[in-house]
Amino acid sequence: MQNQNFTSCWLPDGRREKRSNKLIVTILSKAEVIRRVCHTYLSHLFEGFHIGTELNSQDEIVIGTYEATAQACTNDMQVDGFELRQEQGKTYILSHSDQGLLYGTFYFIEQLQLGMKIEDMSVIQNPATTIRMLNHWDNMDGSIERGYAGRSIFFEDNKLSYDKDRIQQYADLLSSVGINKICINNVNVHQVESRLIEADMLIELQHLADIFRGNYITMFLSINFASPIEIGGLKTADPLDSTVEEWWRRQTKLIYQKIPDFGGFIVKADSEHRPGPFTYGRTHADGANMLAKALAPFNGTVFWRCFVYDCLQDWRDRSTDRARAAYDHFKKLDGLFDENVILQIKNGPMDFQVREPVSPLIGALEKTNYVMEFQVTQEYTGQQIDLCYLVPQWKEILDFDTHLKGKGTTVSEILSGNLHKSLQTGITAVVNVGRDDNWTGHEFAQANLYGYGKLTWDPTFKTEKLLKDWVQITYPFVKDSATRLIEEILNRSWMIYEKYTCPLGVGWMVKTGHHYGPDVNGYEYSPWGTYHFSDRNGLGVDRTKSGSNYIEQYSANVSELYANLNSCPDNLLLFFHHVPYTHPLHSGKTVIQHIYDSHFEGVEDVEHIIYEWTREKANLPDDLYSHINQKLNSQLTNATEWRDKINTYFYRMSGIPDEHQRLIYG
Ligand code: GCV
Repeated sequence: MQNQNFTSCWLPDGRREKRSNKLIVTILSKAEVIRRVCHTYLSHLFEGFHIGTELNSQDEIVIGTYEATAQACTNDMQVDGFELRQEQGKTYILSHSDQGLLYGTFYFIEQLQLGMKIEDMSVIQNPATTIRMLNHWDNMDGSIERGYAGRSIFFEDNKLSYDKDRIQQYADLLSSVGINKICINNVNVHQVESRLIEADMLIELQHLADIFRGNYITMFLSINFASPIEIGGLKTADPLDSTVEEWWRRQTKLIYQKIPDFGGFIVKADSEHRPGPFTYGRTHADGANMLAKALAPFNGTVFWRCFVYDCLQDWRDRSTDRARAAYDHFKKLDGLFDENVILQIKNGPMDFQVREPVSPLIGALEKTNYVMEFQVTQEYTGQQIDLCYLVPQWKEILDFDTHLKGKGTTVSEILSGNLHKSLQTGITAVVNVGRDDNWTGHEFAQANLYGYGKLTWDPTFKTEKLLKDWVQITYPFVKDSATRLIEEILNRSWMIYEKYTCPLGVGWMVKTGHHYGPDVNGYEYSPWGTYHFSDRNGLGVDRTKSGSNYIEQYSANVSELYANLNSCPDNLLLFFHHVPYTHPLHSGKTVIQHIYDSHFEGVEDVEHIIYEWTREKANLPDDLYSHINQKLNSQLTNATEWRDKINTYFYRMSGIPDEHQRLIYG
């Protein structure tokens, strides 16, 4: 295992200045984690630091439940919510539960890091969602599917292999932003990972679950739907076969004997060559419910992914549209899933592209629990080489008005469970960490994980505030002008990445399989259902009534918004329409001129960032300066490649010259 310090992570590190005063904290809770967190992180912040266990007149900070502190309860506090209260010269961190106290303690530490005065801290916070989850795509051989920060922190050589301290730091990192559930292995479960639910593996998993439990994080496993065949020796995995049902019941019982608070299973079924109920002519409700029944006696949950589409499509077949798939498969099953099944829906209808519309399935299910799935790891968004701060993208998605129950039915409102009160809703995401010292490969990619956690806790957080906070917490030793530069470049990074990659929401012009760097026709004649349909006259996918009619899956207002060329936003134009290159955008440019201009601008923006970064060299620590400088230069190479390939391709295709005569590779 590599160096495990928190250098430049958002929790305290050696480079932070201590406050000169002394702090006395009284902890009226038996939870070991609160004491440990105070010790580990508060002692970094004060010259003198003392923990007591009984109230006395010198206390400054008192941490305890309302009951233990004999403080009056505030109305409407959720069990994992917390309050910071000023009372008779003391600051109380209060909650109904130890879990809430943990979040409150981390909040307190964060406010100190942000320079707040203790006596000014007064707040009540409840999480917006009960499911605040992360999915690892870690394989047992130690690799990570779509991982860009080194090897797995959990596995190596087809075994569990982890450093306890580092996992504890990770658990703290997650608790500091309110994450409460984690799945540790890839949704693509190979034969070796199928074995994770066997007795010998469970003994080892117990210890990992113990660490997460200490931080109130529930552990889940991805399972292979065909496990009864792969490891059980059965001839079938048919969900309605009684021997299969019995096999899962037995296996599940075994898991709970070892890990009594095990969360449950994540399932990728009938998706990208993974086995599933379709093989047996059964529905996804049949498949999910069979597992749900095995988990129900132990209060376990099945997260069942809706990423189900035909990945063996014939590109000549214009009647099939991959964007329709999740809705078409799952809307008709609404109401047929057991209570402990939670569907997992990717944020867009395709696959974590730089820009996609919101999945129409969000809010459309009225009698089924579900979560939205984001991708923190930067698969299609720069692979932690190119800078891409994703919080603005997620904010746009969370703020999107689906109009499903009239104006104001935003995605965040839906995910908070306010639309259908009886449903369990929340947010999950594919995480971006690995064994790299800085956790995320590109140091600034930590801001994505921080921002993700904060948004799951409170989707109303403002992007700028989240960014400002992260930069201040992470780089307290960096001078003001450099701090502002970091904020600025992160804030603009998604837009910049979008400018030099796929134009106007069309997506997918990436190298196949790898997904980094341009390949305009990489997926065009492939079976994956991801086409741009460029010809000599124009490009884009017609998803209106005259095409696949994907737009019918939205509410009338949203469908009308996208169907109408006058109202369809420029940045999604080619996702919804096939238009001529000469089509005028709302911006006043033609489509083709926009393609040329945005690609030139994207590269210029990266060059400008490098120029600004170099100017701040004197105000930055050497290691940080060089790390980012090296990443930015790789980004410039990538952006230039994108610019030249995309622009040349569309110039050759359309024959329309650039108004500014910049195309030299025609
Ligand atoms: C884990 C995309 C990725 C795959 C990933 C899949 C999924 O297709 O490229 O690597 O597989 O999404 O979300 O299941």
